[in-house]
Amino acid sequence: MIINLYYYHVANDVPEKHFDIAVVIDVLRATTTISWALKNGADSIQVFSDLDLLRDNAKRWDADKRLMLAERGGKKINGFDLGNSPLSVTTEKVQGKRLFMSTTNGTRSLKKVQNVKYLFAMALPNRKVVAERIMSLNQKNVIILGSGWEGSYSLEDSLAAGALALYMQENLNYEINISNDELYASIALWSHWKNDILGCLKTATHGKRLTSLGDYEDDFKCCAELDCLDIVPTQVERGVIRAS
Ligand code: 3SL
Repeated sequence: MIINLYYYHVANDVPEKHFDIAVVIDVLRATTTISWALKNGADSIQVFSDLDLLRDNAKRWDADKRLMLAERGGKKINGFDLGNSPLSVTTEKVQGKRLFMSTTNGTRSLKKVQNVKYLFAMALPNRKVVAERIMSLNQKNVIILGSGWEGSYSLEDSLAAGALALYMQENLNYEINISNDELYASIALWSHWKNDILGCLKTATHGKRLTSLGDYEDDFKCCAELDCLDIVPTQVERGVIRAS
């Protein structure tokens, strides 16, 4: 079987085409946070673009079993329990809870492809298990969607798209058809930076934005780890993600 693999940098670039599987990436930091929250025992994550809608939905949930996470421009929003750091979603905080989450770009990408049959969130720490899950599903058309920054390209999401595509090409028993130029460029990017992932994240515009906001060294290290998580964040109903 041949798998057609496409990459788009941001939600607005996604064409009107049928895809069987969508993989959303926001290396810095939404999909890294989602992956770690699920690893640390969160029950589920419900994603929102709109903050008022998030608050309304969260209020209907048992207060002991919910957390509200929101970030805009890299900063936590006042009145929310947490921002968007993978280090903040510890077992003590998230165990058994639903996380109501909105971020500048990552949750928007997840909303954009929420109608695709299989939807996964991927970051560098779970690249391998997501690749293996895709292969196990026997589907033909797979879109990888980056989150970018407010509609423009991001280096780190493209890096991870290339990491996923190359892993699938080199390790799995299917023919992978690289189906657009964006993905060829991402593979070249991964080949260039794969031995200095941390350096790539810090070079990226959003990496520089985070550095200008404070000490994010530990966040960078966490987001730059490769293939250390066995969690596949999977959409189970529209907008709701669970570990599988
Ligand atoms: O844009 C997003 O979705 C966020 O991941 C950005 S930040 O890393 O939390 O600043």
